[in-house]
Amino acid sequence: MGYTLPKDSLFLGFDCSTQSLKATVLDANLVIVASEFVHFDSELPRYNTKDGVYRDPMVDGRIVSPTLMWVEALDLLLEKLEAKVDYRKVAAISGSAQQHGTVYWKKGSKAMLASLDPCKPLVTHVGDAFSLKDSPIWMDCSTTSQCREIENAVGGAFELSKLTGSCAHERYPGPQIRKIFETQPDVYNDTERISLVSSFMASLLIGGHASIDETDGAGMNLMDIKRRVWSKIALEATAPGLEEKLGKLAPAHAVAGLIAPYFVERFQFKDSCLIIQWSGDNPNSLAGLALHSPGDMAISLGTSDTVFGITSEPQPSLEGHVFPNPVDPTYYMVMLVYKNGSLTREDVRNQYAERSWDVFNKYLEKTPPLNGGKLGFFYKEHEILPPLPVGCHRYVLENLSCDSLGEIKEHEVQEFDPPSEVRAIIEGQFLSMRGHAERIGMPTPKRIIATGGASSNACILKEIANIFGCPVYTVQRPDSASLGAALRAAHGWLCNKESVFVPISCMYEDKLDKTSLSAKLAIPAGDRELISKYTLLMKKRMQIERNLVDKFGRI
Ligand code: XUL
Repeated sequence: MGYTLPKDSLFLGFDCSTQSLKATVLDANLVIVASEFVHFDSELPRYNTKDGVYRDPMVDGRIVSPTLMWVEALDLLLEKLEAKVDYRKVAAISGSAQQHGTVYWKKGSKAMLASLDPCKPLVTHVGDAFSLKDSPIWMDCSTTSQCREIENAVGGAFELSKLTGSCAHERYPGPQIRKIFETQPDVYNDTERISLVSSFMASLLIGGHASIDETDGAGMNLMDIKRRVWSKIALEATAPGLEEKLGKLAPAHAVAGLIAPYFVERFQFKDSCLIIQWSGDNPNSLAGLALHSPGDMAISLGTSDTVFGITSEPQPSLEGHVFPNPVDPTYYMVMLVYKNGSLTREDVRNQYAERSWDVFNKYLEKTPPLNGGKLGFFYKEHEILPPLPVGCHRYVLENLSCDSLGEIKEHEVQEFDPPSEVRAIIEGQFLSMRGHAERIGMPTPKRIIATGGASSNACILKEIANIFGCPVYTVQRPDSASLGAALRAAHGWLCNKESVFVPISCMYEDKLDKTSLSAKLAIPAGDRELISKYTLLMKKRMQIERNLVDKFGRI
């Protein structure tokens, strides 16, 4: 059954990312009618951030952002957007935010939030609302010892992953909160509430402490992924009295509250405007790319490469992340994050393809699929997936034409010829994605949506279609996270109106091409015979990778 949204209504989606706050506005036909952004470094220079963050010169790996900068950005963005949007038509607002960042509200902050005076900017009200001035964010990696403590307390990394969807990660709030409890107990004790960046922004909009949503909440090492409640064991392993400071969890499509009177009076929003739970940027991108059922997958090719998709049967492991699906509570979202993305591709281009993408593409075209058995592992940065240090490893496989894994043997070599180096990095990256996606329980993809810088390279997309064996689509929009948030605002509004959960695809299924959510077919599915050969190569690669992790691995 198709659902329609009230004609003339608008849906506003934010994205509070590391470097900027963006907004996208959709009309009732799900077409983008306005967008705007605030760039933190240049438009809020008094915070002195570089790329939106402070890197602490005194503490190795400590990276934070000034919490008040996000508050000021919200007022500023609403002022800028006012010229383009009639706020009285906005029926619902939702948002996206960088995952894993935490905000520490001081005791008494709830009362402060409930009495915002519309004559004064937000920042003057909440200037004194935090027990910690700066928020640790996803780039922080200063909590390795807390990660090990938490894993040990719950029975090991794998146990923590089975329980919470991920093993302990330095950037995750569990280890971050534990570090504050251990090193700044006064701050911890003075904290009334801990928000994620997502629930923090929603809190400003409702004038109260908003719940953490179950999807972003899964990126904390604190939530029981199956039951979608805080895990007592993980809470105890992290810090005392934590459950009370976290508040309740809510599904991503739920209403967080009505918009606070501050925004009604200052910006003329309707007082019936709903604030739908905010969530993380990767989950919002999943919504914005219109992924809605198992078999849908997205590959984002950027500084780091990210793969995410939908599954009904996640298999949490030592790698990757499992979250509840933000647009459908019956499914899960699985995500893989690679550190060696575009910079590593560029490095190979610079060394072996005359620093030119044209030459790089020519080499890809002139080398055969499977690269004559030449398989490469390129880690310019310490890799997370698999956990291997900087280095390159190259192998030539023998007997690749036979069907049995056992008969394929490898021998290590120092270097390939330049065209084979190019094919080896590209095939290597996508074979790894395929292998790890299968391992974490992602079903065979029916379609892949490619985004990010390298998604404009058709030669690279062709390799994705060959290796995964499905069609590859691209989208024209630069910001799928705030678009996803606007779509989720409409979805949350609809679920609230119907008083039941409505599948998100009902909102666009017969008219996707007429909405701003459409995707364009870039490359059809690869040849079936070739795909089965790549399956064998992928298995062999995973075997060699296991050996490399045993030899050089960091866990
Ligand atoms: C995901 C992650 C990043 C942030 C960046 O685990 O840490 O993608 O969400 O915005």
